[in-house]
Amino acid sequence: MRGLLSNFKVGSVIAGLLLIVHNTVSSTSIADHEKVLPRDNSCENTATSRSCWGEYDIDTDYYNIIPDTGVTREYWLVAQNITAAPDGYERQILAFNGTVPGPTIEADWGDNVIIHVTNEIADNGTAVHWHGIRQQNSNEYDGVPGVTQCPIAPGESMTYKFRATQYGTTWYHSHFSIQVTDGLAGPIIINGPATADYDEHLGALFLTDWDHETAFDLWKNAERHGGFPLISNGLINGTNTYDCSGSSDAACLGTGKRFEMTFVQGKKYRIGLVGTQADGYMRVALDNHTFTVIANDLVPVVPYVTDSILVGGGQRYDIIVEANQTLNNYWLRAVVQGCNIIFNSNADNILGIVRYEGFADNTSDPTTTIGDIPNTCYDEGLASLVPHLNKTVGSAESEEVLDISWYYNILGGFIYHWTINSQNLQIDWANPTLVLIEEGVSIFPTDYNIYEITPVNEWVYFIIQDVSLLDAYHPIHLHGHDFYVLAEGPGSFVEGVTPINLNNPPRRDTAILHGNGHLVIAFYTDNPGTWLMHCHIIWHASQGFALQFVERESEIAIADFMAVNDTCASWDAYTPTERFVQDDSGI
Ligand SMILES: *[C@@H]1O[C@H](CO)[C@@H](O)[C@H](O)[C@H]1NC(C)=O
Ligand SMILES: *[C@@H]1O[C@H](CO)[C@@H](O)[C@H](O)[C@H]1NC(C)=O
Ligand SMILES: *[C@@H]1O[C@H](CO)[C@@H](O)[C@H](O)[C@H]1NC(C)=O
Ligand SMILES: *[C@@H]1O[C@H](CO)[C@@H](O)[C@H](O)[C@H]1NC(C)=O
Ligand SMILES: *[C@@H]1O[C@H](CO)[C@@H](O)[C@H](O)[C@H]1NC(C)=O
Ligand SMILES: *[C@@H]1O[C@H](CO)[C@@H](O)[C@H](O)[C@H]1NC(C)=O
Ligand SMILES: *[C@@H]1O[C@H](CO)[C@@H](O)[C@H](O)[C@H]1NC(C)=O
Ligand SMILES: *[C@@H]1O[C@H](CO)[C@@H](O)[C@H](O)[C@H]1NC(C)=O
Ligand SMILES: *[C@@H]1O[C@H](CO)[C@@H](O)[C@H](O)[C@H]1NC(C)=O
Ligand SMILES: [Cu+2]
Repeated sequence: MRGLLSNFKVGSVIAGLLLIVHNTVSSTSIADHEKVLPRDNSCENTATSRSCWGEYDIDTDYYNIIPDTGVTREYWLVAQNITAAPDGYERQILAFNGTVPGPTIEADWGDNVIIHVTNEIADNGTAVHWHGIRQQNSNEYDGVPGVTQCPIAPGESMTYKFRATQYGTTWYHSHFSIQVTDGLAGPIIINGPATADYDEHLGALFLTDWDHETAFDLWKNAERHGGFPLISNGLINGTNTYDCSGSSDAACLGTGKRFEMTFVQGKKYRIGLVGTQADGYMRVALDNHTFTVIANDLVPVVPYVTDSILVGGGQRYDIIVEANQTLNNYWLRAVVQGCNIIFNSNADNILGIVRYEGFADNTSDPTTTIGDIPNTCYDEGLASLVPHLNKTVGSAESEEVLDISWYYNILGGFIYHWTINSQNLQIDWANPTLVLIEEGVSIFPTDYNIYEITPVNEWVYFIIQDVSLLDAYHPIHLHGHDFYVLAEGPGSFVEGVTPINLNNPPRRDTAILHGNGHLVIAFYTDNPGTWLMHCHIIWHASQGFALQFVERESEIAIADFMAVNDTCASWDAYTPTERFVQDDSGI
């Protein structure tokens, strides 16, 4: 095994981890993609050679070449319904193994990962999505209820299996309704080479907006009807303070703590920022320090330096922070941006603390301030996000405009819906698309919002055009692929007039659609399956802002149909007695 684990400060990562070397569950499903690089010298990944990775390195085309480690990492996760006070306000939350964020899933690039998920939540199903993992030929483990599986019924378990074909920082989260917003999420770290050197990898850093009501209450009372409740707070890696002085609310305990990190002067730290927000866009900055960005989502980029970085829900950035300031305490900020009609009553007080080792006062709050940083929801500049691995986008086999809009279902109880391609998505958990495909169903229900892609190993372009007139920003997330961002900006995309970039454009799985604007993406049709594309604002997804790309339907093969079928059988057995019914899109 590689030496990287020893650089990892996270003791708990090892807990619950079983390492099976040369297990039989090897890489057979993607064997055709595997080639061994002809290299006579092997280069070790160290603090001063992060581009190295044994026989492989940062130049390896990870879309075609995956290290055959022969290692399988096995984890057990338990989804629970518990009482907790992440910011010192006690409420019902949902959590994996009792913590927010949940346990870290760690693997090396090329490893097989097996995760057993048990649903101990009393009154909800669940399903876990491994965000950003391409699931090449393992569509059935993508974890979307009603799309790739039935929900896991209370008391039941499901085992997910996938190969870590990419590397970097990502996360797993429930894709069942709005559960993720109540805490059901955790980090995934896949060790691999990097585009810049660092001394220590501090792990993932979750950026979360956090209310004192449960997401399900917010949904039923406001969001379902298109309301915009004032959100109470936000969390940095699962923690923050909340001012309970003068509050007579017994749940307001005042026990919240700031997130803290200690830096040793002179060292370079890698951190994986993960946008886990329900809807708030957060701009992250560390007073007096800059960030060197080395990856967006699971794609290494040519390093660039910035004072702050805007993280939308579902986006990830791996950054390096150089501890080159004077010994002191510094504020780490996650500032909720003033766009979309998103209100957070603690928007400027979502803070963490970085303390330099050796600074005498290591208990006080920092006194540092920050100069002007932008307050916008614009995605990071396309010109900044240059993938290290240069890929050119081929000409379009097909090109389609997907309009974004909304409507109210007034007679149906004044329910708010978003639409994409003129249709809102609403799936039936008991009849996942993948099962319909397996059963040979040729016509899908209209509200499954299916877009069929038939070209094989071709480029398809999609012009996502906001015609809602609402000036709201939407982080658009695609499952099963990295997409290429050919253009984005305000206003309408005009064919032949609006410039598009095919020469190594930004490549990632979540990009922000500009308010009243356009986002033009392309991807290569190399992964048969049914892949969701949706807004990662959790409320919008529940309001139907999603479609399914059914890619190369005739070639979709479910290697392990029994796992899918068993999960459906136990879901069917559970539903006659279920306490709550589906009241959203389902995803
Ligand atoms: C999660 O909790 C289960 C049940 O307590 C335990 O068996 C498992 O090891 C835990 N997983 C991790 C990754 O800590
Ligand atoms: C969580 O527990 C509370 C209290 O026991 C219950 O009211 C609620 O329905 C539970 N939530 C889920 C999702 O099971
Ligand atoms: C999930 O549980 C919550 C209670 O915590 C409830 O409000 C909601 O309706 C449940 N949803 C489903 C579909 O079970
Ligand atoms: C955030 O929390 C996770 C565990 O939940 C931990 O592994 C990680 O190191 C923390 N991040 C930082 C930057 O300390
Ligand atoms: C941080 O930067 C500001 C503005 O450049 C400067 O005035 C201040 O002294 C710096 N603080 C520390 C602790 O270095
Ligand atoms: C600190 O490091 C950053 C990034 O490496 C660099 O841009 C900046 O100039 C350095 N500042 C000082 C005071 O050395
Ligand atoms: C704070 O400083 C004291 C004295 O220098 C030291 O004993 C203690 O370990 C430090 N605490 C932290 C969290 O660094
Ligand atoms: C990427 O590669 C192409 C083809 O080799 C080359 O023309 C182009 O300049 C490269 N682009 C970048 C941004 O390096
Ligand atoms: C799937 O499960 C159903 C019962 O729920 C059973 O009738 C059917 O034969 C199963 N199909 C397969 C392929 O196992
Ligand atoms: Cu949205």
